[in-house]
Amino acid sequence: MLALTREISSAIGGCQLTHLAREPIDLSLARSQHRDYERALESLGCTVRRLPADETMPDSVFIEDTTVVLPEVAVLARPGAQSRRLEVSAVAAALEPLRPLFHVESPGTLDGGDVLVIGRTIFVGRSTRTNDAGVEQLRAAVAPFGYAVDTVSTSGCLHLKSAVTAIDERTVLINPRWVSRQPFQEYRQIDSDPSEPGAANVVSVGGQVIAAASFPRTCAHLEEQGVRVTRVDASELAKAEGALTCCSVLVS
Ligand code: CIR
Repeated sequence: MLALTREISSAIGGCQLTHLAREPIDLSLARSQHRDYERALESLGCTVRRLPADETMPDSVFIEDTTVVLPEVAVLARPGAQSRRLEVSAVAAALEPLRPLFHVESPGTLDGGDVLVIGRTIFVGRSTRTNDAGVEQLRAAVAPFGYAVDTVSTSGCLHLKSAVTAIDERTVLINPRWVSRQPFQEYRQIDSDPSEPGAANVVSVGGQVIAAASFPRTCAHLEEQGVRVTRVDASELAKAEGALTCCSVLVS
């Protein structure tokens, strides 16, 4: 498994914020935590390829939002935040040798953080970042390959994957306060701890997960349910409303 990551821009202090108040971000601590995250990916068998930062793009470390990579095609997103749209071209260049590319175009907007792929079902959060035209363009791009696209509403969070992520093709980790359980009723549902709102966002590689150490109850609960958990400290990027999936694009 290849994991694309992107170095943290020295402009991260000017990141987009939706739910949090701005706090200073310690760039060197953030970079060291990001390297630990990359090491965690490597420990789960990924080969990490880090793209260079762009100093004019504060949020470019959150590479997940720029694309949805499937075995058959890479859909290049058109991020909902205008300041993030130029992030896509470097990711497109990295993916071009690996997949046919499809570009979401205006008036569509789509953030990869709103797209949860589980087998042949693709759940898309209708958020402040992803609009109906973006969802329709994604649907058209993936329908030829047999994927069904289901739209899901969220409340209180930035992206769908803030509220629910897949551990494997049968199991989701969910925060039912931010997203309804109903669209996910065919899956085994493990709840994040109610006292840890952002904890439903984990990176899964082969059924093992990378989870934020700041959510100890959810980590322990996952382990009780038989899931192997690698903990990483991601406190600095959390101040930029970045979770764990946002910092990589997995290409199988
Ligand atoms: C933003 O607001 O776009 C960034 N500050 C955080 C993006 C986090 N991405 C994600 O959850 N997929």
